[in-house]
Amino acid sequence: MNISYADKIPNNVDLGGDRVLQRALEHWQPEFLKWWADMGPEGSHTADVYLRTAVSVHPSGWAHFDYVKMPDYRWGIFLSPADGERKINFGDHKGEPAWQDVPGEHRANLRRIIVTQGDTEPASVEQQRHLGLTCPSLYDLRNLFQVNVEEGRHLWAMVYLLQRYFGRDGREEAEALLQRRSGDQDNPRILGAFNEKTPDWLAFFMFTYFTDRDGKFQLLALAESGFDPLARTTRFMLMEEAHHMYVGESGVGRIIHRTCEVMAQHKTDDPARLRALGVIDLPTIQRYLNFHFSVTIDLFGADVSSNAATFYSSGLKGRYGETTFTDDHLLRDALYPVLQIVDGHLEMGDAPALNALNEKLRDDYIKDSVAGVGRWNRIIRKSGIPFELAVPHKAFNRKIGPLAGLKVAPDGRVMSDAEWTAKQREWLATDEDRAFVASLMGRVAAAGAYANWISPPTLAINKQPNDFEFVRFN
Ligand code: BYC
Repeated sequence: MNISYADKIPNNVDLGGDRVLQRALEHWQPEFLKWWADMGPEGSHTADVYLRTAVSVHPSGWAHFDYVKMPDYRWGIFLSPADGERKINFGDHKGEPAWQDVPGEHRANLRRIIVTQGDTEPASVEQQRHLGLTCPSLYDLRNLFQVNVEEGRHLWAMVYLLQRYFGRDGREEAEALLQRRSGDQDNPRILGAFNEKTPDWLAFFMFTYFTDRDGKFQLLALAESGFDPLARTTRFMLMEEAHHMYVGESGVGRIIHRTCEVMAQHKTDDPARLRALGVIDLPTIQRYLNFHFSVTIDLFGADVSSNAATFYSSGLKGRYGETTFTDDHLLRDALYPVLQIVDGHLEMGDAPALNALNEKLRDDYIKDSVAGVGRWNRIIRKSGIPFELAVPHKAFNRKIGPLAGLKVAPDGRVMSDAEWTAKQREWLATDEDRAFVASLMGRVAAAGAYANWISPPTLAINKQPNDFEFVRFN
């Protein structure tokens, strides 16, 4: 198999001069393309899509727009530029030069972190693979495909690290990343949220708002890593992640906007009437929000975790904003507040800060998530409608960590199993909710047309008008 490295795989890792990496990629790339053909966006392979491709790390090169057939997308390998002076900023190796190679004693943990990160990327493509068939517009279809190819590129980024730095083990892990399947009974994806379904566009927008934001926070923590290639790779990935969260925030915002428009026009807040009018009622949006928020905060792991402490002390994974803190960056004697279950109630207590790093990152994430929900509420307020969306309590619907055993209402009240069973239909999207949302999902694929349940965007892509032909079918 001949690969023209500079053309086919834009990169700044001297791929053309690295025979070992070339051989590994020559084996892996056809497997990846086969996976894309089988598990990538359904029915998309011959369409020309107006996509952004990163062709270099320079400001003029990381967002190059053109029509591309997705199987021909140039999955590049980019690391943010090196800073030759970079030091490790935290943990037991603080002050030492950042590692350019994998330290033997941290090899297994680093590989595990990179594999876990890498696994989420193809997982999300698998979760979203049927959505193109029910797109609400060409604009949205193009955004879905953009997100999908960039998740594919993020998989390449992690595969590059595995193949370049982890020898045979890394090559085997790279293959396994193409073998696990989202939701599969026997060989599922690693983390819970990536085995859930993303069956409709409200779920897709909630996923890109909430779950891609986990990506942002995990990548920011990995961007602090003492292993410099990982830090530089994740920095470049973050530039693409921002657009994914924008797709989510603006997508949910446009659904809310359209619902509020119909509520005001028909002077009603009755969910049944609104559903009959073909828009998604606000309580259903809240129930979707509760689901996506709670499965996503599980992605931060257990509240108190010895893995997290090890990752930090050994310099592999820092805190979000590590260099902005004025503490000792060792955290050996520090404490951090975590929720504890005392006599069946939730109370704040202190845990060693080193072990509570998952919880700290989760708290940072929650603050950031709440801000966008506030922006959705502004849309509702502007329409004069007395309704507020809110994220549920941190202990609501948890499946990971000590809170998993507890039944907790969105307002934080601990309740009995019987009360939870009676009430959960009010809090989490029901089968009926999902069936209703599914009933709205028709395919709108004429330039400038939008489904009835979502407003057009205020800003399209790359300053193109809303009726631009973002996808051309052949
Ligand atoms: N589901 O000690 P703990 C993204 C496991 S998203 C299932 O707390 P740790 C993206 C855990 O593996 C960002 N299992 O774990 C977004 C451990 O298993 P073992 C992804 C879970 O290691 C959208 C056990 O429970 N990146 O990029 O401290 C689209 C004990 O837990 C879950 C990363 O996650 C779960 N939710 O923390 C596309 C960064 N949570 O050892 C892409 C890399 C925990 O008992 N990963 N477990 O078998 C990490 O840093 C850590 O692995 C975690 C877990 C923070 C995820």
